[in-house]
This record gives sequence, C-alpha cells and structure tokens, in this order.
Amino acid sequence: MPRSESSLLSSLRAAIPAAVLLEDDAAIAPLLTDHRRLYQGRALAVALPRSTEEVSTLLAWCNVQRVGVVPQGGNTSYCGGATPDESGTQLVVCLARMRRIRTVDAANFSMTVEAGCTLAEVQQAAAAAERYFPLELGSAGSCQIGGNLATNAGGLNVLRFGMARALTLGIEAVLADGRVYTHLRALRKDNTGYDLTGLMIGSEGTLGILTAATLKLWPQPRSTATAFVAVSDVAAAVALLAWLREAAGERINSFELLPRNAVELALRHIEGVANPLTGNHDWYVLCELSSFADEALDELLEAALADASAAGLVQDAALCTGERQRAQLWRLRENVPEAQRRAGPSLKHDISVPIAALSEFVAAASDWVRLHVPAGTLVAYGHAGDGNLHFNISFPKEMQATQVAELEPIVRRAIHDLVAAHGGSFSAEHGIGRLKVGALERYSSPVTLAMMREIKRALDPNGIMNPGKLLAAASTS
Ligand code: FAD
Ligand code: 2HG
Ligand code: ZN
Repeated sequence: MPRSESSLLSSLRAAIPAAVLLEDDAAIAPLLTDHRRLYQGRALAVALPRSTEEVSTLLAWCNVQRVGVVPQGGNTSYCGGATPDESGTQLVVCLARMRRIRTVDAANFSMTVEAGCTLAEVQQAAAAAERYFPLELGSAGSCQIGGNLATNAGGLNVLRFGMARALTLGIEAVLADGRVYTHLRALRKDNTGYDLTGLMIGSEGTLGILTAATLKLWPQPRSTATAFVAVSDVAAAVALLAWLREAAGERINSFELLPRNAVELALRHIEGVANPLTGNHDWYVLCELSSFADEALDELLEAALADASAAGLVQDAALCTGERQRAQLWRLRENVPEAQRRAGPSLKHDISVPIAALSEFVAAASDWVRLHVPAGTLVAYGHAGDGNLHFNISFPKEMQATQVAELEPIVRRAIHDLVAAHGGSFSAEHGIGRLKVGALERYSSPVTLAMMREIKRALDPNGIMNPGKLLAAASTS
C-alpha cells in the first residue's frame, strides 16, 4: 500500500540516528542533479551513513518499505547513474563520510579503504607508504573509490594496469536486504566459486552498496618519459602504438589521442596549458612510459620516436624536459572535457572498438557527423591505446540545450550502430547509468539481458537498488 512521504520519513527517522540524514536543502541541492546537468531529480531524503552498519540499517529499512535507493559517490557520473528520479520517493545514500583508509599493507602490496575516499586520497595514502595505485582519472579529486569500482572506471593507465576491476582484490558490500558481503581478502589467488566481487564491480549501484575495497598496489614508478607527438591521422597513431609496444613493451602506460580541435579547445579555455609543438597538425598523441626501476626511458622513447619518424609514422615530437612540462601536458589532456563544457553544449559517446578498427570507424563515423550534424563539430579524443574514444560532438554556445537534446537520439543511434558494425562497445568506461539503458537493451543479446535480469532479481528481488539505472526499471512498490 502506498505510504505518504511524511509517514515514510517518520519511519526512517525512527530507524536510524538523526545525524545520518542530511536536512540542509542547500547541501542537498547539488546531490539531486548530475555532473552534466542532464537530469534534475527529487528525493525522499539524503542519507550520509558513517559506517557499514548504518548502510546496512538503511538498506534493510528501504527493502522492507520498498523505497528505491540511489547510491552516490563523488557524483561525477557522465550518464546520470547517481541521480534520483523525479518521483521524490527515492533515498540517496552518499558515501562521503565513509573515508577511512583502513590499512595499507606495503609488504603485501595492498590497501583496504572505505568507499567514500576520493581517488586522490587513495593515491596519496598509497604514495605515503611508497606504493602506487595506478587508477588515474581527470575527476580524481572528486570521484570516490566506491564510485570508481561501481562503474569499473577506466582512465589514463588502462593500457598497462587494466580497469578498476583488475585493480581490486576484494570488496565489502551491503546487499539490498541489508546483509553484508565481506570479502576483503588481500589474495592474488582465490578460486572459491563464482566471482562475486567481480560481479559487484561495475554493477553501478544496482546490486548493493560498496562500502570498502581491498586494492592492489605497485611499487612507485622511478623513471618516466612523456612525449607529445604529432601524427597525420588515426591510422598513423595506431601504427605508432604498435611500434612503441614493440620498442618499450609493458613500460607504455598511456597512449592518448587528441585531434587538433581538442588541443585548441584546451588552449583557449584552460589556463596554464601549452602546446610544445609548432605547425599545424591534425592529430596528436600524448604517450608515457614508466618503469619501477631506474631506466633511461627518455633515451628509449626518443630512439623509438626517431625510428617511427624515419618510418613515416611521426610528423613531429616533443619529449618532456621535466616534471613541469609533463604536468602541463597532462593538464591539457585531462581538461579537454572541461574545455569542451566551457565551449558550449555537447553530445558524448564513450565508445570502444578493436584497436585495428579504430581508423576505419573514425573515418566512417566522422563522415556521418559531417553529413548529418552540420551544426556540430566533432571532438573525438581519448584512450586510443585501449581502442576507447570519447566521440563527442560540440555545438556553439548559442545553441539551446533543448535543440541539442532533440538531436541526441538520432545521433546516438547512428554512432552506436556504426560502433556495433565495427565490433565495438557503446559503453567503454563510463557505464550505462540512466542515459544508456535503451542502448543496453538494443545492443545486448537476449541471453545476456536475461542473465543480467536473473542476477538482479536474485540479489534485489524488490528492485530497490538504483531503479531505472543500467536495466530498465522494475517496480519498487
Ligand atoms: P558517482 O557519479 O557518484 O556514481 C556513479 C555510479 O556508481 C552510480 O550508478 C552510483 O549509483 C554508483 N555508486 C557510486 N558509489 C557507489 C557505491 N559506494 N556503491 C555502489 N554504487 C555506487 N570515467 C572513466 O572511466 N574514465 C575517465 O577517464 C574519466 N574521466 C573523467 C573526467 C572528468 C573530468 C569527469 C567529471 C568524469 C570522468 N569520468 C571518467 C567519469 C567518472 O568520474 C567515473 O565514472 C567515476 O568512476 C565515478 O565515480 P563517482 O564517485 O563520482 O561516482
Ligand atoms: C576523459 O577521458 C573522460 O577525459 C571524459 O572520460 C570524457 O568528456 C568525456 O566525454
Ligand atoms: Zn575517458
């Protein structure tokens, strides 16, 4: 039987300590909209639990009352995953108060942290123990490790270290009915049945709330070499990647592709960045080698690039001369999304294709955009080393958000169809959230969807966990 908002709130207040509920409207407001301002939600209440036990109490209450739960980390999702719907009946559960570094075990190259630690805090805690946690995203200062795991985040070092799932040894999570799944084992080998930790990672808050994780650590890199390289086209960039992999092996950790207009956007809108190369080039690669040993990586990279240049793969290249220039180049790359945001509205497509198909895909999809979206400018950049591009289209500032929104379904469908035709994925690293629920239905096989629904039903039979995200909404009443 439907309950009134006030009786639900009274029941919630009786179930948990008063300090857990955020009552300040000004503090609540930013939690009800997403980073891209695509969705404006309402909430029954916002909870800020301080412990796993409090998360458990909240979820047990929601399960009994059939109240939808929206887990929220740093709220940097690009697909509306952490935003409540417009009904005003859902409980937003923010992990921001659960930010303890529980242990850093340098000898075991592992650390156990609470979900609400920002990625930057996790990186810093590892560094303080002379260890390295390699996940790296432009949003590191605000996204949380719980959000990173819930989305199986990718970022700038996937080429060498893998995505968030590959960096995780174990998790602690609260299930929809309040039970706590504890698997914080710092083991490299543990074949004990189904990979439940792997299942929870990337489930985008639809199966439970991650409250802590045991992460893999590495030694701190002792040598680094970074270069900004001009190439003629995407095919040359792909060939350069193979060239560098052969020359430098596992030392190559980043290989980011930037078209000229992405570099120009960053130069125009972001202070403190510079292009070390002169001349007009259509494409650039920002690549980085690193080693845990003392190695002459600058020489290795310089020689590899010189050979690649002699083979016609490189037009020009600048090797970073010091940490300042390196930081400046990474600042340029990491701020392309911010520069694009300042330039005006955009449509984003977080796609991947097999690396060997990247050039052909970019040619076909660029032709489509030129022909069908004359008001837009393609800004396709990103993690080419992983076959992952942010195939974004920028529009002039004067263009209304509603006009852009009208174009979105047609553009998204065309680009995603081309991605599928090239054997790729319409969702490489940002997740499905609310934005791409329809795409998941369209591009997944019936068996895949059925398995996902069966897992969802088994772990969340009342459909309370992040309703309407990832999978089409199940009724919560
Ligand atoms: P939120 O946005 O709060 O939530 C994301 C999803 O996870 C939601 O579905 C939410 O319900 C769920 N969730 C959050 N916390 C928990 C939890 N503790 N338990 C269960 N579910 C939870 N992403 C990349 O992959 N690669 C990039 O390179 C990258 N770069 C970015 C750069 C910028 C400038 C920005 C703004 C974003 C970028 N992102 C990138 C996207 C985003 O930062 C990541 O998806 C990040 O992992 C989300 O973390 P969050 O804590 O902000 O999660
Ligand atoms: C990045 O790689 C992020 O910078 C953001 O994943 C991509 O804005 C985007 O589309
Ligand atoms: Zn990215």
